[in-house]
Amino acid sequence: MTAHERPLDIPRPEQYRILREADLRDYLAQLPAIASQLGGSPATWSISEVGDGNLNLVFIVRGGAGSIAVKQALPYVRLVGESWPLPLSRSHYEHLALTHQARLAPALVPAVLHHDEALALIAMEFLEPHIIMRKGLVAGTSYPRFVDDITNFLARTLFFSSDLAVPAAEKKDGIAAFAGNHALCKITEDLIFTDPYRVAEQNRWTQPWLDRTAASFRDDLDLHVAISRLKLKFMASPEALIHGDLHTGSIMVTERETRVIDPEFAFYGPMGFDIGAVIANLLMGYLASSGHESSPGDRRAFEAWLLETVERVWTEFARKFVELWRAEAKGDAYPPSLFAGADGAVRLEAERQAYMAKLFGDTVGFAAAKIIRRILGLAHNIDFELIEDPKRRAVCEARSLRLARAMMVESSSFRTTGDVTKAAREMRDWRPDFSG
Ligand code: SR1
Ligand code: MG
Repeated sequence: MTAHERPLDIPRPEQYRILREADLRDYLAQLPAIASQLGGSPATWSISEVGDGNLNLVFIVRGGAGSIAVKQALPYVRLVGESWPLPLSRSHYEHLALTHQARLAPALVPAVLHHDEALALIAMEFLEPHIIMRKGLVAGTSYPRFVDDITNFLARTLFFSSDLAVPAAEKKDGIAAFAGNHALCKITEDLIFTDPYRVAEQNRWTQPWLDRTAASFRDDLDLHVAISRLKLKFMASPEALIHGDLHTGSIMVTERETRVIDPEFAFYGPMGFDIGAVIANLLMGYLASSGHESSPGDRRAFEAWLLETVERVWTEFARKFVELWRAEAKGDAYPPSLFAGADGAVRLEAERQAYMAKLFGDTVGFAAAKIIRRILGLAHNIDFELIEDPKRRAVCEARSLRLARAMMVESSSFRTTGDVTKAAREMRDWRPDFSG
C-alpha cells in the first residue's frame, strides 16, 4: 500500500453527533484524566458554548480544579448553515497539525488533552488570561512578545517541514498525510483567490461607498492575473506544512505569551501564505485603527508599534529561518556535496538570500490577497466590522484595498518591508473619493 492509499482514520458519520452542553458533560465525565483535571462532581462543572468563529463549536468547561476548552467540528460551515456541508475530517487534520506544531514549538500552541476522531472533537488546555489577538488590536493593545514568538513559530514549523530540513521520502509522506484536507483548501481557493474578483452570491462589502471599488476589482485584469498566479502558487507549491489560516483570530495573546490555535486549514503549501497572513492582519489592524479613535490621533503610538511589528515579523522570521538553514539543513535539497569548498559556501549563502527574496515576494502577494478577501468577500473581520459608522469604516477599507492592490500588482515597488510600511503610512491619511 502506498502512502496515498493509506486509509485516514476519519470520523464515521454514524458515530458522530453534535454535542449539546449536557451531552458534553456526560462525555467528559467518563474520561478519567479530563474529569480529574476539571475536578469536583461533573454536575458542578460550568459549560458554555463560546464559539464565535466561522466553522465550529467551542466550549469552555470550568470545574472546581481547572478549566479546559473543547472544540467540535460541525458537519457544515457555521457561518452559513447546513446548506454548506463541510467534512468532519478537518478535526483529524487539525489534530495532526497541532501534534506536529507541538513537537516543533511546544510553548506556542495549546496542549492537546484528548482527541476523539469519531466525534471530530479536540479537548485542549484552556488559555487564560489570553485573548484573541484581533480583539486586543481593536482595543489598541500592543504585545511586546509577539514578534519573537510568532517568528519562532513560523521559522520552526515552516523550516522543519520543508525539503531543506527533512529527507524527500519523509516530506512526501507528510504531503500525503494532509492531502485529504482538500475541502478546506477549496474554501481558501474560492473565498480568497476567486470570489472577491467576480460576481459571487456570498460577497459583501460596505455599501454604497465601496460599490465602485468592488466593481473595479471585478474588471481589473492586472489584478486577475496577479491573483491567479497566487492561486496557482497556493494550489501547487507544497513547500512546507503551513497553518493555512494564520490571521489574528487564530492567535491568542497576553503581554507575555503567544499561542497559535486552529490549524484546521493545515496542508503542505507555500510558506508565504502563513507569513503573509500575519502581515496582512497587522496591516489591517493599522489601517482600521483610525476608525477606532476616540479623539484624532489618540492611537498613533499603537499604530507605530503595528508598523514596526510588520517590519520585524519579516526581518526576524528571515533571520531565524536562514539560521536554521545554515545549522539544520538535513533535507535532500541543496546537497552539501554540490557546495563544497569556500566558493561553494559563498554561492550557497547567496542562494539563501535569493530564496528569501523570492519568499518575501510571495509573502507580499499573499498578504494583499488576505486583505482584499476580508473587505470584498464572504468572511469579514472585526477590525473593520466594529467601526460602527459605515462611511468611516468604508474609508479604512478603501485605504486597505488601495494598498493591497498596489502590493499585488506593483510588486516591483515592494522589495523590502520598509517599502510595505512606507506605502501603508502614506495610505493612512489618503482620502478616498466616494462621489460619482
Ligand atoms: C466559510 S469559512 C470562512 C473563513 O473562516 C476561516 O477562519 C477561514 O479564514 C475561512 O476562509
Ligand atoms: Mg479558525
